[in-house]
Amino acid sequence: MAAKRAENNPSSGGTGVTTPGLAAEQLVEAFRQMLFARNLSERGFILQRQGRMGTIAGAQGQEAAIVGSMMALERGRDWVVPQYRELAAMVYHGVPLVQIFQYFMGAPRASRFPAGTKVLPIQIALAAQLPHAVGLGWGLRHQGDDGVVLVYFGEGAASEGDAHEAMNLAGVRKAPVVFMLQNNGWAISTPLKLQTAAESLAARAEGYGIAGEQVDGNDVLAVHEATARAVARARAGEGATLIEAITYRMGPHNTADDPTRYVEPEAFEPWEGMDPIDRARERLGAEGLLEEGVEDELRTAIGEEIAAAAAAAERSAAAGPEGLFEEVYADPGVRLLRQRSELIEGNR
Ligand SMILES: Cc1ncc(C[n+]2csc(CCOP(=O)(O)OP(=O)(O)O)c2C)c(N)n1
Ligand SMILES: [Mg+2]
Repeated sequence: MAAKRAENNPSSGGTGVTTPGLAAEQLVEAFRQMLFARNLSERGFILQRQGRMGTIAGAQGQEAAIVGSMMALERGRDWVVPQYRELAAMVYHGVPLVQIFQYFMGAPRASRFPAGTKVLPIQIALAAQLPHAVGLGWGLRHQGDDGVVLVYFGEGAASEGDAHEAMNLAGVRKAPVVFMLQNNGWAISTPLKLQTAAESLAARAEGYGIAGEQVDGNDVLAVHEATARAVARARAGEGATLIEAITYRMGPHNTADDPTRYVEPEAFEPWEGMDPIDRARERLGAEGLLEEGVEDELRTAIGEEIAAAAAAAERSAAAGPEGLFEEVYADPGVRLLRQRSELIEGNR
């Protein structure tokens, strides 16, 4: 187990593991997925600024942590439990892109995924997804299903009681869960040093009796390798792993945030040149895997796909205020039904 200091400083974070664990074509696919994640974040910000979509959190800077881990799962066999930044992982594992946009355009139905999709909905209540993930993993084993659950959370969420309870129970039950802690240095405006006095977040694993390791979260190959190891352990019945991916949030917390009010410009300096997409491009180039013009072609195709999905979401019926009452309870009960009619009356 690594117990290095969990500063958000690239020179202290990471294992330095660079052995390619992905075949050449998968490496190109990882790069494409990272470009997709970046474009989706950027498009989300544009649509929000144009008043066409609600608040959205981007993944800028965290693409390697998200893509490297999501690709270590087997699609259709394993489960993804997101926080709110891992939209690319949701899409990779089967959530229709149009539903991602519908969700941020206020359609509650958009969180109901096609039957068989092994992805839980976006979770805004910090750390609430962690007990769900453990229950899901433990339940799969009771059903004789060998699926593995990958749950994403931030270092801010890691301070919540739910996080400790979930990891503790996962240890006791040997639940097949990979806890992917993206340590991006910030919980909105709260820096890491105000979340913990500990040297390492990954070191907590020992206290729960699960495996733990730190990884360079801006290196897609290193993240993929660490996650693949954790998935193999979980699948083999050896229990859960806590992976701390050391990364950095390159943008604001979300579209409602202005980091210039609390981030000193120097804080970003150690991260210059560490953009995970640039690092993946360098790797592909060094291995002769990215021919001239390919990135432009990928970017164009991704841009078109994302713009088409956003347009389709806008064309679909927007939810009225009564949408607030949908998709939560099969039987909403008398009080909620009364509130629903009062709301509809009040809006006439
Ligand atoms: C229980 C709860 N408390 C507070 C919030 C408000 N909130 C939303 S995001 C956030 C910061 C989360 O930080 P982190 O877990 O590190 O994830 P990141 O946004 O950095 O990816 C906070 C405090 C919330 N959504 N839920
Ligand atoms: Mg954070």
